[in-house]
Amino acid sequence: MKGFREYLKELKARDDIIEIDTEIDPVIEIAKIQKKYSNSKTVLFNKIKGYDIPVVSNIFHKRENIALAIGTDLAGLKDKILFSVKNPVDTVVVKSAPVQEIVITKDIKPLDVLPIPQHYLKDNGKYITAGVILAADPETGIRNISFARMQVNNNNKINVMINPNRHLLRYFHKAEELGKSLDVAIIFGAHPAVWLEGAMPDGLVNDDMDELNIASSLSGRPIELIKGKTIDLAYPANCEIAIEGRIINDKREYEGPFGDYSGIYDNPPRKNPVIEISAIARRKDVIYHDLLPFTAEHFHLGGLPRETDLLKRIKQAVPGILDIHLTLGGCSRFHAVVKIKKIKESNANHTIVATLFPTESARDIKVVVVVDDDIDIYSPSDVEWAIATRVQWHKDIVIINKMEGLLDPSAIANTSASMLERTEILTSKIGIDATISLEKPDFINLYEKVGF
Ligand SMILES: Cc1cc2nc3c(=O)[nH]c(=O)nc-3n(C[C@H](O)[C@H](O)[C@H](O)COP(=O)(O)O)c2cc1C
Ligand SMILES: [Mn+2]
Repeated sequence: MKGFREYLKELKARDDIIEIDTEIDPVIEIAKIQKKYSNSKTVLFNKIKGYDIPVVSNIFHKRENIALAIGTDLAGLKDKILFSVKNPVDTVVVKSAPVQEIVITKDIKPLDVLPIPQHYLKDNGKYITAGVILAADPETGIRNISFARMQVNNNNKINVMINPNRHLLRYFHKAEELGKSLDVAIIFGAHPAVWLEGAMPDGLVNDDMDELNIASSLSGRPIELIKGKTIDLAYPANCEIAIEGRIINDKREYEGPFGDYSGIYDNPPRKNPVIEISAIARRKDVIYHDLLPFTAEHFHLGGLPRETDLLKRIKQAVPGILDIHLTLGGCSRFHAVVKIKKIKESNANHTIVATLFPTESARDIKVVVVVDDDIDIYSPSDVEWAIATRVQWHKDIVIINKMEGLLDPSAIANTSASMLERTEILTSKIGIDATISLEKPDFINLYEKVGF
């Protein structure tokens, strides 16, 4: 599959797209419809109030759609991601590009040209949520792709929220140390493999790995790039929109509140970097791409790469690990279920410790449930059944206090004011061993499941 357009065509052929032809307000009203179809359909809004540009959303509302994007099936997702990380493919630079059919460099007013929505009531205005940021390491030139929410004002400045442990922030700090700004391109509607790559956390992909080359590998062919008009960076030639600009040296502005992945407002506003736009490049018949936070699409994008990273790590620590799932009810961040073929009684607690080992992928995990290999970890009721029939609470749990947490109101409420002042949020975590005990083999037949 060549790119975003071909991908949408394929979704249409699979009857996965619902088209909305009535006029929809990009402020809140659009989000209500995104939410309505968040577990069932890709939504194409053909008429957005005040704009003549359609908006597409929910493309990754189910994992089958991610599999389609990277040429595999549900069972092959994690292996395909790991393969692409290990086998990057070089990109190629081309001379002309659909994305540069229209290039605006003067009098830049992004809200006049792009139908950027405001999603939730108390969000601080209109936000870019599905644009990914491309940047290059100022010293090595290695390229990074990452998601970050961006608050757009109707001028050439965008406030971007970048967490402390992000590669993008490291690149920006390197540039600042050299006394420079960092060139970036905010990319919309590139090949969906580029989009998925943008969600890959530190640990799965390290900052010495070129992420455009990993995206090429994921997409199955070299991604074609076009040189920026105003920046020293080349971006996907076939994407829908590229906002060219730079993260400004020595500048920070307040950003937020914003309703994020855990379904609460990230508040109060904090000082964050600022992007200065130098050009908006776009196709003539452009489609704007948007993501509603706190939906299945947000969870799958955040969760699948984290699961892949965790699986790789815990397999190294414990034999018999089969799979891991970050459940949708836990926003694909907070609740992990690990399936093991238990060989030794210690395997379960070792799995809990390995899963909670502090990395970017594990940071938000508050609950780890370890289950046997007969349990379907993608079925919430099957996991609950394992807990109901295999756990004795006085001996099958471990609790670890004072771990790092984020975007969880109960953790924030649990943290003292003086710690919060130091920007440290403290949370407690639990591991549940929901496997059948090997300690009493005489009782093993008690666990026999009914059958026909
Ligand atoms: C939809 C979505 C939105 C995200 N928003 C942010 C954000 O606003 N700020 C942030 O630091 N990370 C955000 N993330 C997480 C990072 O983009 C992601 O972990 C990425 O791998 C970080 O890349 P980097 O370490 O290469 O910079 C988001 C992820 C997704 C999938
Ligand atoms: Mn990265």
